[in-house]
Amino acid sequence: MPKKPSHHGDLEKFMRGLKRRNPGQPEFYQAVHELMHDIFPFTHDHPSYAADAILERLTEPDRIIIFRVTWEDDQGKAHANRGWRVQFNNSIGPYKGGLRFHPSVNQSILKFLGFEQTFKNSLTGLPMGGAKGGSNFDPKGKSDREIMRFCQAFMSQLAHYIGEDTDVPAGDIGVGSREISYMFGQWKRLENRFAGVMTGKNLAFGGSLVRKEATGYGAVYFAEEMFTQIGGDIEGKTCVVSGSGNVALYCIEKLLHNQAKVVAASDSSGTVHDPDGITWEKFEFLQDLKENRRGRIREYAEKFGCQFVADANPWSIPCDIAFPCATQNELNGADAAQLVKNGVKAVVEGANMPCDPDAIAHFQENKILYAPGKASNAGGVSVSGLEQSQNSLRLSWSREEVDTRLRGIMHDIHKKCIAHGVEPDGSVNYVRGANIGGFIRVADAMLAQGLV
Ligand code: NDP
Ligand code: 2IT
Repeated sequence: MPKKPSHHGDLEKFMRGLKRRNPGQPEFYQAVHELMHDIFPFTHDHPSYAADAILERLTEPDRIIIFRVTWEDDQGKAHANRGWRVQFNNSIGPYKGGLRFHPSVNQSILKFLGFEQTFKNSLTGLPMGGAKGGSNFDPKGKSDREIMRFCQAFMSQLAHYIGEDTDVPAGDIGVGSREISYMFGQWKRLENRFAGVMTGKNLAFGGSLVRKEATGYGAVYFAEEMFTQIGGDIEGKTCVVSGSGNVALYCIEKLLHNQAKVVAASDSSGTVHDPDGITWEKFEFLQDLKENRRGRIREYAEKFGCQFVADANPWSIPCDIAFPCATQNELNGADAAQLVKNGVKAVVEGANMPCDPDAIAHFQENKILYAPGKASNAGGVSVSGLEQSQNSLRLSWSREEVDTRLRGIMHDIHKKCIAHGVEPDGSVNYVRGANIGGFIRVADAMLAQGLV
């Protein structure tokens, strides 16, 4: 019998050190463990990748900037929020990643997101390092002017640390085109320059076509690749999508393009179940409800006479494909068991780390096609990278040009997952494929650049 490799013990020791150095950061531990679970055996077989403390350096952000954001509400009352930018790793390009405004934001969440972003951005093949930032500010119920004043106050602090060749923020939960525009306006006022310092901009001042749609579209392109790999397709498949924000909406739209049937969507107040499926008319209502009117999803159920279940997620609804597109750890082991029991064939993450470790294990044990976010939601940051290219060239590509490039990038990410994730029985472990595929390029760059 060959001796059992010792990397399990090594990994546990590594995790103990990580936890000691970073007390109270469970989301960060979770993201690191998920990656290192594959990287430890890989470095065991390729010891050069364990040189120069690469794994320790990869789990230590380059820097974290923390600042106070003071702003005034419509009643003239002052508020103090906290802002962060986690500049995780710039080995392969300027820092790149979104900003999240949500009351749950803390350092653990932003470190997990910045860490994941580093490997996701590597998988895209574009020159982008990893970062994330945001605030514990809650945009819900705020007036447009309050949002503007908050964004201006936030950028007054952040502007010192970003730049088109340094760090290029974008959107995430609670940060869309409106917020990016207010922040960009403030950056321009402070700097007296016009440059591509943020992505996800309005089309009127340097935004890219298809950026708004890119994460959701990309997730569906990735799902198509997974089904093509096993000789199937997504046409006619029953899908459930969680969330109804930027990622969820354009995931739903692309599923409609593909003649799939979407029977559920949600927000933090609950889930709508529409067994007849979302039609184009219903999609337009939902898009307007969420993008313009900023309303609650219950209105969809009231308008179209279907079921709304308060405080529920959509995972008990039978489907062929599940697209978690809301937030981290929104799908646990019990949810996964229910999905598998109901015959789910694939789970494709639009959100970052939406499936918890029990859920992932359950999908893998049951040989469900499972795509981790760092591969399947990379479409958004990919088109952000294309927006940076267009800004540098001072021109704008057509919708077709950007969409074709996005498809190409998702195809290439899928290929990398196959290259590093194929199992002896021919099935694909997309988690391992994405982890190793993302790791190699960052590690190669770090090894080449010396001890910095
Ligand atoms: P949005 O703010 O546009 O939408 C978020 C959606 O998820 C809303 O429906 C929101 O409901 C719901 N949601 C958020 N937090 C929670 C929560 N704690 N519990 C239940 N529901 C929640 O964000 P995005 O669509 O941009 O982001 C969604 C996910 O996709 C995130 O994980 C993000 O990191 C990831 N992502 C985003 C990219 C992008 O380009 N925007 C790119 C790649 C990944 P409610 O409105 O009620 O709060
Ligand atoms: O998680 C993500 O990839 C994003 N929120 C998008 C980041 C970006 O820079 O477009």
